Amino acid sequence: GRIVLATHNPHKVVEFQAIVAEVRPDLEVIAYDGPEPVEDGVTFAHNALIKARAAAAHTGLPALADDSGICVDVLGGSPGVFSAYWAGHAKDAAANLALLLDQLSDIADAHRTAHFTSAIAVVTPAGEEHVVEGIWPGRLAREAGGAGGFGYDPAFIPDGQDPEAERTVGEWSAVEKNGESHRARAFRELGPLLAEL
Ligand code: ITT
Repeated sequence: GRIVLATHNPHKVVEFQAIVAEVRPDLEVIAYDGPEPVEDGVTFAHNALIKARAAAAHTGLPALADDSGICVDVLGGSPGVFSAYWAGHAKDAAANLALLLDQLSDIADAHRTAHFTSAIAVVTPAGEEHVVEGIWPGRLAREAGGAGGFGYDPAFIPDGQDPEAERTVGEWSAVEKNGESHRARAFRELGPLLAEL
């Protein structure tokens, strides 16, 4: 079978192709290149549904979308759904990251807690809709480190690492990230639906 991935972010395409291949090697993941809908939802779940519905309607294929972002506790959950545009209107990952670290410059390590969230929506051609979420807890580093991943990865230190050898996701391999990320966690939440895609 085939499923269309409703994203224009090439990093998400690569990550989903790896995550999907783990459980459904027979499923072909095609990147959606049709018109982008306006993402005006106030939640990750709503935005994921908006994107999946648009791709399903445009292609006639089952569609999968991810809406994601980083939520910083001391900022009341921001950037949240505004993660892609935190520093302005252009999707400028370096500027977004620099602004966020600047906003946290006076915040001590113990209060730099944050999590990534991924909401995944699946919409079938028959109009069935499913939404799941995954969360990846951690904290923000003082400075960016590593060139792996994308977005806020160079500054995100996931929980659960050896305290003597903590690394940002920018320093993790793709295989490591795809085993533990918010995106992988949300995908696993699809549960029995994974067999039907
Ligand atoms: P699509 O809407 O086309 O899927 P997008 O990048 O605009 O692409 P979002 O609206 O979901 O996607 O914004 C997600 C932003 O959150 C993304 O641009 C990053 O800044 C951040 N983000 C999400 N997942 C991330 C991850 O795994 N690592 C680092 N940053 C991430």
